[in-house]
Amino acid sequence: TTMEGSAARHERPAADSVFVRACRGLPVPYTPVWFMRQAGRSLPEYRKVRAGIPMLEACRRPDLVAEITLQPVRRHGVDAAILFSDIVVPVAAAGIDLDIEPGTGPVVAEPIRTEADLDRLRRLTPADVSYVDEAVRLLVPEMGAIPLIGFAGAPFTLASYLVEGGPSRTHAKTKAMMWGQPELWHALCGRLAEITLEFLRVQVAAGVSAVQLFDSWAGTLSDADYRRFVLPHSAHVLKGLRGAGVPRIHFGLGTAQLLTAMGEAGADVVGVDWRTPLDTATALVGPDRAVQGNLDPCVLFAPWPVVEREVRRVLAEGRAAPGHVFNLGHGVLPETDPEVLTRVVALVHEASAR
Ligand code: 1CP
Repeated sequence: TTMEGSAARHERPAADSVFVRACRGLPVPYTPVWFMRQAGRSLPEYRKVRAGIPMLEACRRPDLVAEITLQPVRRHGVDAAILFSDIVVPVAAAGIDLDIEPGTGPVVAEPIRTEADLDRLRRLTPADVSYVDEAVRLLVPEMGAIPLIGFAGAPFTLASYLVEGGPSRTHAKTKAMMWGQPELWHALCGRLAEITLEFLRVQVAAGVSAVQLFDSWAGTLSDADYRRFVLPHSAHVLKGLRGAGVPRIHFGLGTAQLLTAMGEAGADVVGVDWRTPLDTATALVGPDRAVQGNLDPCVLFAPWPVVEREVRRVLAEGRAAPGHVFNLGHGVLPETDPEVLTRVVALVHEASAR
């Protein structure tokens, strides 16, 4: 895998970027920073190009995907950009009838509840997501030394949307299937893991410099249930990309009790939300893994001196890890003043310069 890894690294113009180096725990001149959901509703230029275009349609238009992905790079000077897409894009491409409704999120026409329902979830082929391949190939040369991050939803988080039929606060139906029909649960997650792995392989082949696996809702599980019902499927995805030559980031929300297990699943970088200080997180994920995070997105609504104090605290706590990628603990909220984000980028660079 070393040969494979170094060959792949050569093809990627951003392979020696500050962001990729931090993911690998290598020395960096300053701490790199990007924001989850940085391309989106906080930006007037985003609202303008999205006007009248439904979310899923926007995700399927490579020219729009490229423009929206680049907007926060131009505006904020971030050290990486995440591809504009959504975690439900590959499951829609694999045959599930769903839509992303404004103000709600993903809504599935017929939720998956039985063995027979599983047949509607096909295998994903690269041809099903050719527009994603095309968007990445447009973006990579344009971005040059700025890394593009590919992403996918992890099996548990995707399963939650498919089983519930939409966003859920408790994930009650999902957990009912997990505990009550474990064979069906593992069959569903096995299929989702294959779809996710194929979707990430398409993005890696097209040239992304890193990948992030979003298991946003895994934090609702205990460590024991996570290890039994979820970890094997996420590990299949992450380990399937070992030797692909790109760092793998693994993120979830409210995962203090899962951080050790999430690291064991095979990530190079563990994403942490604001509830767990990064030095505590490092003690849990181990000294051989980088961390990403973890400013509370709501801090951006506080007076600037508070923002500054919190950014400096996160940077200080991040020094415990072999590598730190500065980010929020979750996505940018739509009401965020984009000028505060630009100031945070400058502050992170200045305050971390070595
Ligand atoms: O019409 C719109 O503009 C809809 C808003 C929107 C946007 C801008 C959705 C619906 N998705 C996205 C883009 C998106 N989604 C990106 C790329 C943009 C960027 O990050 O810069 C990414 C990485 C995602 C990933 C995503 N979608 C996650 C994982 C990250 C997270 O927030 O935890 C999840 C859980 C989703 C589902 C989803 N899609 C959209 C919404 C509103 C939701 C959440 C719904 C819920 O609460 O369950």
